[in-house]
Amino acid sequence: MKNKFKLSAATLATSALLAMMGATAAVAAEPELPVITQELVAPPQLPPPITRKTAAHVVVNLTVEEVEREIAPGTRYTFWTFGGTVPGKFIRVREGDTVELHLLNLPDNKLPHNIDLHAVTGPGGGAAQTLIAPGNEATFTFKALQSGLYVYHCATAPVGMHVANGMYGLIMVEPKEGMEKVDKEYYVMQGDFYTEGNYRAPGLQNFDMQKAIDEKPTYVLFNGADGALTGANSLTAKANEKVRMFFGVGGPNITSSFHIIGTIFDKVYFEGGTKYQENVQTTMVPAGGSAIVEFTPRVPGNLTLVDHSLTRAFNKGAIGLLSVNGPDKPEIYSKGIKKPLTAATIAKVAPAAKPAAKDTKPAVAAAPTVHARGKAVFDANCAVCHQADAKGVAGVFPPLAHSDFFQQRPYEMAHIVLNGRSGTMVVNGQKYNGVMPAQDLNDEDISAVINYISVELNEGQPVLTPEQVRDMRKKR
Ligand code: HEC
Ligand SMILES: [Cu+2]
Repeated sequence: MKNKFKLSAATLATSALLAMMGATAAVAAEPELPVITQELVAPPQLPPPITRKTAAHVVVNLTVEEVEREIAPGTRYTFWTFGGTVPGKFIRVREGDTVELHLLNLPDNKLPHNIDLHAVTGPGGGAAQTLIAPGNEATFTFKALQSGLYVYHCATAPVGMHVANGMYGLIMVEPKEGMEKVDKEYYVMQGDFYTEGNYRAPGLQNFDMQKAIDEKPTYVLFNGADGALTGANSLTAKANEKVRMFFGVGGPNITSSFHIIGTIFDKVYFEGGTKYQENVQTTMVPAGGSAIVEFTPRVPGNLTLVDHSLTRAFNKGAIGLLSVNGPDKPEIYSKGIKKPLTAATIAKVAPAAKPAAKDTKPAVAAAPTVHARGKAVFDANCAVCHQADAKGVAGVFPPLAHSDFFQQRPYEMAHIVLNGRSGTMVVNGQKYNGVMPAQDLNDEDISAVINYISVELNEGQPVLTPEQVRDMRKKR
């Protein structure tokens, strides 16, 4: 990977000028260090690993921007940001570097802001030195003494509100010996958001201070938006690539039980420190804390990032996807088999003490008709999310009964069952932006369940045969 850090003549000149003016005494103190301007990229990307072997004077230009944008599809919110993004732009320096941080508070902003970096050794982490009103620039220089992954955040009163509006990011201070080589790196931060309206209530939403004080977030999000890491924004990797994720929690209040469904972390540099633990399922990340997780996807499909405090994931937005490409590896991860119980099996496994109770559902009996099979498949695989009555959960799981979305193209729904789906959709006028995992079902079961949904739940016709599902599978 090319090292994108550049020596900048202009920065050298500026630094020299500032030093002459006595504006930044620390700049003059170490004139021998090469000056490097920190490259700033939007998350989930971050600057490349550091390859230099000696200390540098790193200039970071962070711009505070107050921006209105979508927090969820159709829901807008005014974020306060470091560099226009939530989380703020990733800073990457080396242990022993001198960091010259310029904070620019744009003239169109409404409020004073500052920055407290947990990588700083000294009171306030730079908060006092950088507190400025709109239309000003503050410069603060510090030495990165200790390696680690650190949170930075705004520390202007009310601090909880500035952080709740998105004012946090990560700074990686790489150890002197550098970091182990990996194939892919990503930058993800979790934060809790408090809006006056409910989860996914449409329109421009105001901040709700009382909800923040009560620690009752409306949203718990990865990278500042519901859907920032799903659908077209999903992260990607190839099977057997080593993936490193720099993960942090901005808060202000909610910690994360960070977990990626479908993988085991090879290494977790817990709390963003020097030591790592191996073979970890879930790592606890405090508010204002971090972890570096490394893992190696082995089989194709979607891995799902969640806060394993699960209603935050499935009801407040803390969900992301990493889509993995590669050949199937049935010896590691098989397709599995699902089928309705036969009468013979039921007779074998049901205790004899319960002699054929009258209310035993005949739907799972032997030789099910296509209809009964479709219902059995539905009950076993779809009802958990779409609900037993197929009416869904408003805003979370769309209805399959009387679904205008389904009725428009019933045939194509087999694609959704085969491949899964994420991103936004509107069903019966209600917006959804969830993640439906691909269903491991055979061709007969998929055709049966789609025909069942079409005929029994949508007053339609049978729409496809198992052979057609097989063709769709081939084209996938
Ligand atoms: C883990 C939860 C989950 C399971 C299990 C699940 N779905 Fe879904 N399904 C969803 C979500 C969430 C969406 C909306 C996806 C989006 O926003 O892109 C969805 C969307 C759909 C849609 C399109 C929208 C609509 O309402 O018409 C169809 C059709 C569908 N699912 C069928 C099925 C079928 C059939 C099964 C069982 C074989 C199933 N789903 C199992 C969560 C689930
Ligand atoms: Cu602020």
